[in-house]
Amino acid sequence: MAPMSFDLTTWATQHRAQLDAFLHDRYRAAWPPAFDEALRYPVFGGGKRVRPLLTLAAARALLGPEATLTAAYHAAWAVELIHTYSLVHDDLPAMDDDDMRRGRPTVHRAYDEATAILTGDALLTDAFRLLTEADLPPHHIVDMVRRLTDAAGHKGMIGGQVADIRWSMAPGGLDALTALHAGKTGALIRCAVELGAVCAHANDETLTRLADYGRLVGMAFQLADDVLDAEEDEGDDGPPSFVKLLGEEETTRRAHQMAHQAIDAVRDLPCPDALIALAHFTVERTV
Ligand code: GRG
Repeated sequence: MAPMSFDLTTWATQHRAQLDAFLHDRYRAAWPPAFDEALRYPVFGGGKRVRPLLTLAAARALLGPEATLTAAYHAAWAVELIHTYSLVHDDLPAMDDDDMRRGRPTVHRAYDEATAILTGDALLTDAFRLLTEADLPPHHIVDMVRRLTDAAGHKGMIGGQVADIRWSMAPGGLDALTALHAGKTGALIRCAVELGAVCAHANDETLTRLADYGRLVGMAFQLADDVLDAEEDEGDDGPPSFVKLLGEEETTRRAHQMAHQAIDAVRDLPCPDALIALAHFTVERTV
């Protein structure tokens, strides 16, 4: 039975600490020493950990608050490593050319460009290794590898990034922008939820419900992000944004509507408290 009230801050703080402890030693191998440090720099760099928390929340929704989530920690970290690599590469001079992320120098500024490229490559590769280390039946591992490959690759995040880069040459309408973000941001967030469900041995019907939740929360996350970034993204040169197409009020309204639809998709699951709280957080956050 789920507790009546759920405190997202306490739960998230606990799980962030456990997530960090879980991966603490992974990039501490003696060779090559300086590269170890570069690998740890973005992984333990102050991210909100929204995606891995979604994986753990999805597993909790099916297994209950007392369940051991070891397999889900593997999946959660696999998703977070993909997210982390995408940020490292997105900051590179050939992409967004950013000097700062999360209040400190980006990896290519703290180290150098080659190190940043290789750090991203190493994290991307290790994500799949981590999935294979989860204590799950082989068909579940294969299923997770396929889902993560689709979400991170050309059908998902990379496809969305390519569409984003091309946007300034040929801007599109609302449907094109929605497709762009369903790939660039949405696919990995949806996958984070799906992997939690796979780790909890969800049946097809439950997986579909959780995938719906992930799709809606992923899009709500992006709409909220566009509102948060609205001021700095103003002007024709800025990135494609829902606020530019819909205005701030309508973008906010749609974000909240999607978060509520997401909650409706999962509210009948055995222990949906963390999923519900994360859907609210997605659209109410200030960072
Ligand atoms: C360059 C390989 C490659 C992919 C680029 C995801 C992505 C695709 C680029 C990252 C830049 C960006 C603005 C992505 C949109 C998704 C997004 C809002 C990322 C920030 O996610 P948060 O807020 O970040 O979860 P933290 O820092 O909390 O981890």
